[in-house]
Amino acid sequence: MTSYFDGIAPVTFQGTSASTDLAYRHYDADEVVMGKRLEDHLRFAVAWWHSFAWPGGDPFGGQTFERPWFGDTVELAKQKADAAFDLFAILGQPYFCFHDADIRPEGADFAENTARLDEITDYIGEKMEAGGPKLLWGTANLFSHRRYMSGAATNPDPDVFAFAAATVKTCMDATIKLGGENYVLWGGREGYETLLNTDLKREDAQLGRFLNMVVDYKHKMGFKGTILIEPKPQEPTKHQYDYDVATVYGFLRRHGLEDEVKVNIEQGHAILAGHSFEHEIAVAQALGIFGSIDMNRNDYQSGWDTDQFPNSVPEVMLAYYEILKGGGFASGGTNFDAKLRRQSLDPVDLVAAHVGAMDVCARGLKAAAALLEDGSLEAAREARYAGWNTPASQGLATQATLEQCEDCVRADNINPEPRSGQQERLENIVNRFV
Ligand code: XUL
Ligand code: CO
Repeated sequence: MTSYFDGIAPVTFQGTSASTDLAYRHYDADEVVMGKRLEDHLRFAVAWWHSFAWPGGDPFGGQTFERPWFGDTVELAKQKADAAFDLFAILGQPYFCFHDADIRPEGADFAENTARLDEITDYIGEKMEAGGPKLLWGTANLFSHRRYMSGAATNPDPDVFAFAAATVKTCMDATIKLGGENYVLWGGREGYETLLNTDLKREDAQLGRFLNMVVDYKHKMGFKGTILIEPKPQEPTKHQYDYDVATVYGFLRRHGLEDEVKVNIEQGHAILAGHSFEHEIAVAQALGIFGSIDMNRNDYQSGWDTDQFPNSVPEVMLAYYEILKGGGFASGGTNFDAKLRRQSLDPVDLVAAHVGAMDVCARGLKAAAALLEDGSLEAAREARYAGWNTPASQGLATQATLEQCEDCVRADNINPEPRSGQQERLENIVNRFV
């Protein structure tokens, strides 16, 4: 049988002296770091949509890629699945992720969509049983079809709310059938284009209700995976309700879901929100809602969601540092929600993109682990807050009143002296490990 990737051999770890492009130079799945295999730390996933369904368009031009499986039939969707599993066999990554709309052709109505989803997920299930990767997460595409142009859960039309909810049920069913470890909700059009036609309070209530329905169904089905929300501040809508991690946390609290739902944080979305990736991860860890990551970067000049494969070791190192500091992934992983550039037409480009990204992440994680094990950064952080470890300051942190603070400052004539934050010293320590 011919494969789209014919002539490309499975990629193996060959170390830094490898003489071929398509080798892992840093990602040795079996290397043990902080007591765990690299594969189990990083939990890489290939994203079905960008790698196999994206046609290479941009706002100024359409399709550049010519994949033999492009088209709207179940037969072609199966061919696409064959190609996907061929790439998985070459890369050897442990997971993949999907949207319903990128694994099945669009049907005429809900019933046809569901029948096609069932057929194609049965087909994918057979391929998984034959030794393919596992499913990190599934999700519903509630943003491409025109019915969702004014939102899915937040749509002013209750019929769209119902259609979206029914679709999420079918995608959760498919995720459970394939043994998925998480279920993701990205609010692609849950936001507004103009406040002039938008009832913010009502849309927040609808979104809260929708997510409660998802959580109820998860428990009803006995699904042990994690429900994840993926924050993004804008694009496609002018303003998205899941703006960033802190906003999502407020939303979860408002709807009683903070112990039920975690976040899938994407590097590019963090940048769009005016944050760094590590900021978003650190906030999620501090709030107890860290779940998973989409490891794809934006171009810092174009200022839009360019979904590029990661290529900066210092950047991914700081992200993995926050992840490792919080104990690493539980059910989450590293999903490459990344597009090739539209000029990268060849099958080998898809392979090279993932190989490079996996090596960058492996280098970043190993550097982060070394920095954490060295302990200098955490010792400095600990020392900075050491004043809070005395019984008196504990009282201050938990029960003091303003009047007691005044009494205490007067009695002891407290007159604090500023101390250095040592930022440059800490940056130097980090750079020793990159
Ligand atoms: C869009 C995005 C999505 C989600 C899943 O920016 O990141 O692909 O990851 O719907
Ligand atoms: Co994403």
